Amino acid sequence: MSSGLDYEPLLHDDAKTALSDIASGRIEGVARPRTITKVVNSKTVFALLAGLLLYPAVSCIFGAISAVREPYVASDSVLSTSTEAVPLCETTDLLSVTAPRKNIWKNLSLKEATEIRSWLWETERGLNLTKSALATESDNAIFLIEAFTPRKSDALAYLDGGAAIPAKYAHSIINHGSSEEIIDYLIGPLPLSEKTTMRPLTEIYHRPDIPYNAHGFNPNGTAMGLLLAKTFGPLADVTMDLFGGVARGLANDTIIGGGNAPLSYDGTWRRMWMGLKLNVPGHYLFPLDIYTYFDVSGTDPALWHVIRMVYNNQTFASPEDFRAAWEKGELKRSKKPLLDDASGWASRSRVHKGSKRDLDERAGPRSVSFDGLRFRVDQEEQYITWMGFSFYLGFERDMGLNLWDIHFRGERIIYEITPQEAMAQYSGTDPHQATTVFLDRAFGMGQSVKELMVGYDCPSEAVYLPATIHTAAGSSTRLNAICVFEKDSTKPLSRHTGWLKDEMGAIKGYELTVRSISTVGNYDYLFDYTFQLDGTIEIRLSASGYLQGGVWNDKQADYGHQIRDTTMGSLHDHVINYKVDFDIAGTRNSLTAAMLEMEEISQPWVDEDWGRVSPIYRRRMIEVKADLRPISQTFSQQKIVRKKILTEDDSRLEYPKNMEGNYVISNEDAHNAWGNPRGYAIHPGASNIHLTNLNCKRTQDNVNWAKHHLSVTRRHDNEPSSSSLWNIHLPGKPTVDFYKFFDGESLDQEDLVVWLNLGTHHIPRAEDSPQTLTNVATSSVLLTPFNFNDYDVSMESMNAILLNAPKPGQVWDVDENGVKVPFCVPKKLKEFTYTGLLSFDEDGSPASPADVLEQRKIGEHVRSGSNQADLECDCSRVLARPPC
Ligand SMILES: [Cu+2]
Repeated sequence: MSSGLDYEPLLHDDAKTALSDIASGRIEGVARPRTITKVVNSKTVFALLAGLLLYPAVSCIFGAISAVREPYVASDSVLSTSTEAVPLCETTDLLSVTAPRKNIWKNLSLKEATEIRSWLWETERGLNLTKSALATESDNAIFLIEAFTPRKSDALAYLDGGAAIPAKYAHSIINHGSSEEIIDYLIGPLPLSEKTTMRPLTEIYHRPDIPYNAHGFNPNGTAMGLLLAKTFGPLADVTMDLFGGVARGLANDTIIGGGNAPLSYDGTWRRMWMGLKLNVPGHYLFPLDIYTYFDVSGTDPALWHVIRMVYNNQTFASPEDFRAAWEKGELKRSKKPLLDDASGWASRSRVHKGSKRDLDERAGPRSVSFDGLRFRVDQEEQYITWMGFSFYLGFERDMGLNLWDIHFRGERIIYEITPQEAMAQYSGTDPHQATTVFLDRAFGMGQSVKELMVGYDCPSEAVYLPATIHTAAGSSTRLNAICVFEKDSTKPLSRHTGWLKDEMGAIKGYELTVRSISTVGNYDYLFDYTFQLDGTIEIRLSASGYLQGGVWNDKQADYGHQIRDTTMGSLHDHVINYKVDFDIAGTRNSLTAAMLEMEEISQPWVDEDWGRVSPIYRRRMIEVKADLRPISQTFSQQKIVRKKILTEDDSRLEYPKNMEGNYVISNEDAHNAWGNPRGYAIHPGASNIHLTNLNCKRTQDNVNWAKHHLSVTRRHDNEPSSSSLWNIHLPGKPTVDFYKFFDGESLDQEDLVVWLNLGTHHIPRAEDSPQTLTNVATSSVLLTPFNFNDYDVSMESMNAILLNAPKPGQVWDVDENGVKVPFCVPKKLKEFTYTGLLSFDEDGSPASPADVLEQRKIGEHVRSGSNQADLECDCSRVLARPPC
C-alpha cells in the first residue's frame, strides 16, 4: 500500500486543498457531483476504490466516498425554468462593413453590359449583329458579355501598394454564324470612351480559332427541335406502338428528346446522339430505348440529317429503314415502359404518405444567432468578414460563384478560388449513356444558378446575395443566388478533460459557409466554401437532382442498377476542378510532398523482447555463437520524408495510398517561431478522386486536369482556367489543353496555383430515385494551416469555456469569457416565398415575366438538345403563330 506516486501533479491550488481535506477526513458526507473524484490524484483514486470495498467501516475516513454515490445533476439543467417574460432578441440584422478596396472581380452591372451591347451593335464595330432574341444559327449574335479578370500584378498593386484601381475590361463572346466562327473579344478600357478598343482575345486559348461546331447552346436555338419533330412526327404511329407516346413538335407531345455530349472531336463536325424520354414529371428517369444520331454540323439546318437510329440494340440507317422494319414486324422489341404507373415515384411528392414517422409533424431544429449575426457584408462590393477572415465574391456565367483575396488574421493566404469545370462521364450498352461526357461549364453553372429556397437550401437566417450575368438571353439578376451563414458545427473544434490548472475546456465549433446552387438540366450542384476558426477552408461540392436515367435490361447490369420497371441508374464519374491560387506569406511559394515511409531502425535502448529476431534466426545465430544484439535492436516505424517538387515536370499528383502524407504549399523564406516554413496543407476530405477512364477519345485532351487528383503550376495571367466553355465539344483539339500549362517551369519559390479535383464515382442505386442524395454524392477538401502559425490560433475564440476543479463541495470554476447566449425570442420567420429573378432584355429594359414553359426551356434546355419547350418554340417561330 505504498503511495506509488512518483511525481507531484501540478494541481490547481483549490484542488490541492481538496485533496488534503479528503485525505485528512476534514470533509465528511458532503454531497458533491461525482466528478469531484476526478480532481484527486492516483493515490486518492486507489484510496477511494479501497474505501468502496471497506464501506461503511471506514467511511468516516474516506468521506468522499459518499459523493461517489450521489446522482448526476440532471442533464436538462441547461434549460431554465424561469417564468420571467421573454424579450424579443435585439436586432439580428446584417452588420455592414466597408470593403477596404473596390471589388475588382465583380461582374458588369446591368448598365455597363447594356452600354457594351449597344456599342457592339453600332455599325462602326462591323460585326453585323442580329439581336440574340431574333438570331438564327447563321446570324452573328452576342453569346456573352462579362467582366474580364484584371492582371494579378495590377490587382496586387492596387490592393497592397495603393496603386490606381486596375483598368476595367470586359470580354464578349460572339457567335459569327455568318462565317461559322466564334470570337472572344477583349473590350476596354471601360467605361466606354474614345480610348475603348476591341480585339480578339486569343492569349488564353491553345488554338487560334474557336470552331463554330463547338458553340454553346443558344437559348433561341430552334432547329434541333424542328429536326426532332421532322424525324419523329412521321413515326408517331411507331412510337405510339413501341413507347405509348409521340413527338410531333406539338405542345401536347408525350415524348421529348435529350442530347448527349461531346458533339464534336475537333470542331470539324457536330453530331448528336439524341435519346427520347416520356414527358412526365421526372422525365430524366423515363428514357426510351431508341437513339438517333444526327449530323448537325454548320449553320444550315437544311443540311442536318439523321445518320443512324438504334432501337433495342438494332441499328437502322434511316428513320425509313426503322419504319420498314416495324411495318414488317422484324423489330426485336424491348419492354414497353409502364404508362399506367400513377405512383408518382419519380416526383417529389411523398409517395408513402401512410408511413408517418414519429414526431415528424413537428418542425425540426433550426439555426438561430440569438446574439445577432457575427459576420459582416459589404453588399455593394460583395465583401465578407468573419472571425479573422475577409474575402470578396465574384460571379461568372461559366462556373458561377468564386472567391478572391482571402485574408486570415490580416494576411492574404489565397488570391483566388474559382471552380473550373464539372464533368460527368457515363457508361452503358446504349449509345446515349456510352457516349455521354458532359462538361457543365458549357451549359453554364452561373447561368444555371437558381434562386435558393430559404430555410431549405440555406438556414432561414442566412444573408442572401444577388448574382448578375449577361448572356444571349439578355441580362438577369438572381436576387437570392448566394447565401452566407454561420453555423454551429455541433462539435467542439477542440476540447479536453483535465484536472491540472487551465487544461480543461472547449472551443465551440463555428463555421461560416458561402453557398450557391446550380441546376444544370437534371443535376443540382451545391457549391460550398466553409471557413473555420483555425484558418481552415473547406471546399465542398454536393450533388442532387435526377439521374440521367438509362433503359434497363439485363445486359446493363455491369453499368448500374435497375431502379424501376424499365429504368436504371447508369454508372458515371463526376470530377469537378478548382483553381486555388495560394499566396502564403506572399506570392513566392513552394510545393512539398510530406510523405510517410516505413523505416527499419536500430536503437541501443531496444532489447530482444521487442527487437526483430525470428526464433529460427536466433537459433542459428546461437549455434554459430554470433552476436545477436545489433539485430535484436532493430524495429520498424514510420517517418516523414519531405520532398520538394521543384518543377512542373513532376507536379501532376496523386494523393498517396492510404493517405500516407500530404502536399504542402509553403513559403520557404517565411518561417514560424519553430523554424518551419509557413504553409497550408491540402488535406483530402470526402471522395477525392480522379477520372477513371483515362483512355477515351471523348476525353482525350480536353479534361487532362481530371486525370490526376491535383496538379500544381506556376501562375500566369494567360492560364486563367483549366477549361473553357468549348472544351466539351473539342476533346481532340481543345481551346484549353491543361497539359500545355506544364512546360517544365520552376515551382521553387514562385507564384503557384493548385488545380484540385473533387468528385464521386457514382454507382447509382435504388435510393438515387427519385433524386440523388447530397449526403453520399459529396466531395470535399480541406485547405488547412500547416506550420503557418506558431500554435492553434482558434484558441483566440471567446466562444470557449475554461473549467477548473473546485474546492470540495463547491461548483466548478467556469470561465466563458463573458459570452452568454441571450434569453430572447428570435424574430418571426417570414412566410416562404420564391421569387427573385430580375430579367432584362438586351436593351436593358425589364423583360416580361417568363411563363412556366419558358422557364422550363431556359432551365432544361441547357443539357438537352431538344425538349418540349424547344418544340413549342419551334411551332411559334416557324409557323408564325402557335398551332400547338
Ligand atoms: Cu451522379
